[in-house]
This record gives sequence, structure tokens and C-alpha cells, in this order.
Amino acid sequence: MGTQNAVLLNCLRAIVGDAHVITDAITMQSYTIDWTGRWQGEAVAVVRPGTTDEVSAVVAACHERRIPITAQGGNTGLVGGAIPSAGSIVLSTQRLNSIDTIDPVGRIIAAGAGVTVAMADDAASKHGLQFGIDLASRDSATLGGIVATNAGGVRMVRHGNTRAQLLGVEAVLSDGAVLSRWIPLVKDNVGYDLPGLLAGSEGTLAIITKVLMKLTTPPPETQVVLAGVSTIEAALNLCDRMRRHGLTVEAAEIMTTDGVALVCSHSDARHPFGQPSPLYTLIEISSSGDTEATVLEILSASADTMDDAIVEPGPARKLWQIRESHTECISRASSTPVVKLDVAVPLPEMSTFITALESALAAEFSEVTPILFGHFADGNIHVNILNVPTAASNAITDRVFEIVAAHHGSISAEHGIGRAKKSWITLGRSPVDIRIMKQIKSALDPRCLLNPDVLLPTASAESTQT
Ligand code: 2HG
Ligand code: ZN
Repeated sequence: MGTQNAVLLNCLRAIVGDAHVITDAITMQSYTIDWTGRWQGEAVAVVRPGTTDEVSAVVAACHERRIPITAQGGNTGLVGGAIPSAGSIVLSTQRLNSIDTIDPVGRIIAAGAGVTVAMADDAASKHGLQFGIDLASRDSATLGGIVATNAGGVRMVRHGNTRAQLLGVEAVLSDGAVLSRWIPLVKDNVGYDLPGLLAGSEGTLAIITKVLMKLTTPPPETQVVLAGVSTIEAALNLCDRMRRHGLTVEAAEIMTTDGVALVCSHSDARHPFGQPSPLYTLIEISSSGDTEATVLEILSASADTMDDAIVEPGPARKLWQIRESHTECISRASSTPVVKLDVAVPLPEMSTFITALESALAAEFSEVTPILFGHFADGNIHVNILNVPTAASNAITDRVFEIVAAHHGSISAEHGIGRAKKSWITLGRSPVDIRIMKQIKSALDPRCLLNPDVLLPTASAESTQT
């Protein structure tokens, strides 16, 4: 270890305590490698501050020495956005894990960045409320992480994305200064929306230490429908009919026959129907009336467009398990790290998009196995490609994104850009857009020390500037 690093580590230890500066290679692996194994980084150390003041002091020390920092919450991201580059430190928010307050009247939670989504939801439920974001990684994903990535999740169709829930942030800027935009109001229109800017900034603009977020009212009861259908149109029509009958769609997911078969063979989930269907849609609905009766009426009127259907009162965990086990089972089933392309297309184009994608992959990359699933009512399809030879991964990504662009879609619906997609950012943003993003980056992080290898393709080019 160089003298410079030794001096840095001593300084960090003096700030956070010896126990919270991790340098041993084995322990560091859970911070430097993502859980899919696709993104493997390196770091000088993992630092775990316990307060905002400690975060500020750590960041100031790194700023002075021009040491890059990668902030990390639960390390559940899927685009390598929380994985450090050699020479950086990982700043883990795990210890910023206290819930400060819940205001049950204003329906607001104030919590540390390291609080998990499950902890926030659990705390909200004690007041008869709900946290507005939910995702399969709820037990590990942190509030700081979901804000930094502007996560979507399964309730996005109902409550919007994380940015829509965010009222305020406390964040440490690249020189250690603390920004506190902390106003527990849903109406506060004074100038630029800095919390909104930090949402989705992937650790490149500031390090989020606390969040102030809305809570929602949970529906009194829900019904969960799992229907086997032959076409995307049938799934979209079913969702549309539910809305037209006054039902509230709480979640609307799509799975394919191959995805469901894979989950059933790599977990204890059971196939839902006697006969497989080409597609499965899982829709959770609520209403102020008799939800079950209305759902049954809609299903019987839609019988000619469905192969089969089951209805269960929420939470219907066994039905949800089939959908939520996709990510883990896919990882287990693939012989190589899964290529994960989280895309969105306009609803009227979804069917032709899927057909074009499946036929291009079958014709041009016959050795790979694509599994598609996602939050279809948001236009969001998770294109997971298994068994991709490493050398083919860029070519496959190029091809998928070409088809996405031809269908007027987005190359990142909810997972962000991270390392995985930064080479393709020009497919999602114009040159003027990118210029503005770079200007914002250099205004907030002129030394380019915050997650320099993430999001913007040439972010590190500014590292020579002061
Ligand atoms: C989900 O919707 C997550 O379950 C993960 O966004 C998706 O594994 C994926 O591609
Ligand atoms: Zn998702």
C-alpha cells in the first residue's frame, strides 16, 4: 500500500473508527462485486460512516486528496452503478439506518439513506400507511439507493417512481458541504428541484444521507389475478377493462411461458395452470366496492381472450412469488452473467417490439436464451439474456437497443445507466441533453470524484479540471 493510501486510511479511521474502515479483501468483495457477478470492481477501502457529519468529513478528506468515491446502499443495483473503480473508496450508507420520524397526518417519512425499503414499509404500516415504492429486493435495497437510481418497482403504475415520492433530501456535496433541502411540504415551489435532480443521479452529483418521502394509504383489500393469455393486447385489454370498471390497478406485470417454466424449475414455485400459456399477466387491483365480484365479472366477460385465470385475495404471495423469483432464478439458470436490459416502449408498440426482438435474437444469436418479463402497464420490459458468450454481449446489447429505438422506446426504464449502459446513452439523450448533464456534473462535482465511471460516458475526462 502506498504512503498516500496509508495516510488516507488513517484519516478515515480517525473519522469513523477503525471498525468501519474495511480493507480486507474477502470482506470487501461484497461491496466491490455486484450480486449478479457481472460487475467486479476494486477499492482502496470500504468506509461506513454512522452520521452525516462523518460522511461530510470522509468526503472532504477524499476531496482534498482527489480520491474518487462510490456511494453504496444495499448493492442491489443491476447496472453496476454502485461498483467502485480501482483507487476509489466505497462509502457505504448501511449505518445511516435510523428512521427519524413518521408524520401520520402529513403522511411523510424522514429516514436515513441506509434504511431499507422493507424497514420503511414496516414502520409506515404501524401507522396504517404504506411506503409507495416496492420491489423484490425490498429487504436489502435502501432509501438512498432507490432515490439515487430513481427506482420504479411494482407499485409504480399506482404511485409513480421514487422521484414522485421524494419531498426532500440531505446530501453531502463533493467537497463535503451538506445540502439540506428538508421541507415537509408537498407544495414548495421555490426554485430548482434539487431533490428531483439528485433522484436518478446515480451517486454522481452528491451522496444522499437522509430522505424525506411521501407515504401512501394502502388499499383496504386487493385481489390478485393471474391470467394466461396469448397476446400482449389481451393483457393490455384486461388491464384497461379493469380501469374502465372503476378498479384501481395496484400492479400490472407480464411474464412469458419460458420465464414461468424457468422459475418453476429453479425454485419451489408451482406452475399456475394445467396447460402453459404463451404469456401470463399478474394484475393486483383494489376498489372501494366489492373488488372480487367486479373482477370475476370482468374475467367472465374477457373469457374469450384468456386461456385460464386464477383470482386470489392479496397479498397472494404464491402468485407473486412466480413473478418476483424471476431475477434470482434467471441468475441461477444462466451459464454466464446475465445481460440485463431494462427497456420501455410505448404501449401501442409493445407487441410488435416483442415480436421483433424475439425473432432478431433467435435468428442472429441462436446460442442465447432471452427471458422477458416486467411491469407492462408502464411499458417496461426487463429483457434478460442468458448464456451470452462474453464476446457477444455488446453486439447483443446493440441489437436490442436498435430495436428499442425503432419502437420509440427508452434504453433504461427504471434501473438507470450505471456502467452497463453508459456507452449507449446517446440512444436515450440528445447531444444538447448530454451537454447539460455534463455541465450539471461539473458544477456539482468539479473534480469529478463522485462515481466518475458511471452514467456519463466521458465523465472522468473532467477529472483534470479543478
Ligand atoms: C424486477 O422488476 C426488477 O423484478 C429486476 O426490476 C428485473 O432482473 C431484472 O431484470
Ligand atoms: Zn422491475
